[in-house]
Amino acid sequence: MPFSIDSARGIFPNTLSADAVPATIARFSQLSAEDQLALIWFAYLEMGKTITVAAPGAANMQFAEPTLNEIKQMTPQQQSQAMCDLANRADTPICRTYAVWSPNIKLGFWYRLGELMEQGLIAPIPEGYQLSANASAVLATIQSLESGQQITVLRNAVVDMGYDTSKLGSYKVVSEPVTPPKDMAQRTQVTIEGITNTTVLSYMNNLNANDFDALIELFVPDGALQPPFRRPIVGKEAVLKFFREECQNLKLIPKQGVSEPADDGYTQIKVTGTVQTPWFGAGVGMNIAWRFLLNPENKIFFVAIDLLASPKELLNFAR
Ligand code: ECH
Ligand code: GLY
Ligand code: GLY
Ligand code: GLY
Repeated sequence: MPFSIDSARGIFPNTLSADAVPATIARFSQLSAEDQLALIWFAYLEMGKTITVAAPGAANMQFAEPTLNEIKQMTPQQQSQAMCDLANRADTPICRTYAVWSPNIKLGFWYRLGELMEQGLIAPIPEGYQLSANASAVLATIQSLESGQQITVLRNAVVDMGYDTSKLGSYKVVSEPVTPPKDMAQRTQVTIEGITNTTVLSYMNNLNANDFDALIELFVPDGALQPPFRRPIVGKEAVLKFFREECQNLKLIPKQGVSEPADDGYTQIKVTGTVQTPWFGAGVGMNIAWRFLLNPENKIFFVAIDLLASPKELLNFAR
């Protein structure tokens, strides 16, 4: 086989991803739990002035509800402790429950806690809380990022909280039910300047339609998908699981691309455009590149999704 997953990751090496995101997360994770929570509170309030987050759906909240009720019953001091425990990744029953939730359930849980804090029903961040100098610097960095990078930092901070799943042994992820794919009549078809490849077009259209069963058939059995700032997810079963758990209701808006032959009859295709998450809709367009490596049968051997460093990168097809 000419390509390994590892060598495939290096296609279109000039693609500049938003390194500020993992760099900021690394600095954030060094802060105390109190600073982490207060920093997110300030960042979230500030972002709320320009972008609107959609309330989580009921299907999503049902799993967090028992834990939210448990926290509501606590004394304010216990509530603050429970939130710090999550940031500290402590070994508590709540941290273990939280750990196995899908990202959207974790986000929905914090969305609701934020509301309850605002309403005074959950212990708020103490009025006049003073961030440490390091925390202030991390907050300033977050505020300087473009909105797509800001929400990625917040999402990753929330995803990383709770007990470390690598210490759990085997476990089952708790995620929202999978919505049925869109009716054929309701589906949209993308067009991508410079790209006629049917696999790439079907990838976009099936993902936009939540048609994960059709989508996964575009991959070779040991194919891989690499989400932003993550290791590749390898094999159809694992990729399908990822689609069902983390990829519902995305809107992919690819705009342009290049396609060229690679070694041994493979084809490499880079596409750029924007992606919207159901949490922020059209309010936040994340600048994205897709780097596809297709085998001679036009199946996906590898695709990387990169969050780009800047809008300028949308025009970068150098290789
Ligand atoms: C409060 C204070 C105490 C601590 C906390 C608080 C609450 C914080 C809250 C934060 C909410 C944040 C949210 C962030 C959402 C971010 C969503 C993102 C989505 C990115 C998706 C992408 C998709 C790319 C993909 C493509 C593919 O082709 C394949 C699949 C995939 C304030 C109480 C914590 C409430 C809601 C960044 C890029 C294009 C790879 C998925
Ligand atoms: N409100 C966005 C979601 O639940 O995914
Ligand atoms: N950034 C969204 C995801 O990787 O799932
Ligand atoms: N954007 C990276 C992640 O979803 O974890």
